[in-house]
Amino acid sequence: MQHALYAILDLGYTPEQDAAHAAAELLEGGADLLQLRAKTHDAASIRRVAETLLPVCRAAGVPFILNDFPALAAELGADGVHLGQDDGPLAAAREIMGPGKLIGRSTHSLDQARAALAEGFDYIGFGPLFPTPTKLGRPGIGLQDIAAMENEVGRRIPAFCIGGIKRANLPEVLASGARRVVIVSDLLTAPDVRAATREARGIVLGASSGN
Ligand code: TZP
Ligand code: MG
Repeated sequence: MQHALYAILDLGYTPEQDAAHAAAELLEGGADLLQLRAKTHDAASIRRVAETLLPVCRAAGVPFILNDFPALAAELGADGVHLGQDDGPLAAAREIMGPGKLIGRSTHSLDQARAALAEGFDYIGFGPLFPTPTKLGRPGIGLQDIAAMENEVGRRIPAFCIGGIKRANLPEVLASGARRVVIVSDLLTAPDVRAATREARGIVLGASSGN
C-alpha cells in the first residue's frame, strides 16, 4: 500500500538543529510522506529548516509537504502543502502551488471528510482520534466514524487517521478500519526514532497485508 505512514517533523518536539537528522531517521524507518509543522516559528526559520529537509526527502524519494504556507511551499519547490479547516479553499492553494502538487486538508468529522473529498483535496487527515498534546484544545473524535470515513472517502483519496496514535494503540486504530496513519510525538520522542518508525510501519503494513 502506498503512503501508509505519514510522519510529521514538528518543531515543537524536535529542535531546529536536529530536524534534518530526525527526518532522515523517520525516512530510514519507512515513513513514506514527511510534513514540516512549525506552529511557533517565524517564516525565516521555517524556510531554513525546510531547505535542510527537502534534499533528505528527495534522496529518499519521499514527498515533502509543508504545513500552512502555500506560497512558501511553492517557492521552496515542496511537493505539497497541508491546510487546516481555517486555511482557506483548495482552489487558492492550487493556484499558488501549480499543478501536480499534493494538497491535503485536516478534517475533524465525517462531514468535513466528505466536504474535503468533494472539494477535490488530494488527501485528508482525520482526527484527532484521541486528545493529544501536539494539538492542544481539540477533543478526540473517537474511533467510531473511521470505518464510514474509509468507506466513503478513504477509498477515493488517501485518508490518514491522526491524533494520539502511538505504536501501543495502533492495533486498535487499525482494527477500527484505519488503513493509513500519521504519528507525530510517539516517533519524535522515541529514544530511537528510526526503530520506532520501523516498528510503526510494520504494524500498519501487517494489518494491510492481503488488501
Ligand atoms: N492534527 C490533528 S491531531 C494532530 C494534528 C497535527 C497532532 C498529532 O500528533 P500526535 O503527537 O501523533 O498526537
Ligand atoms: Mg494550518
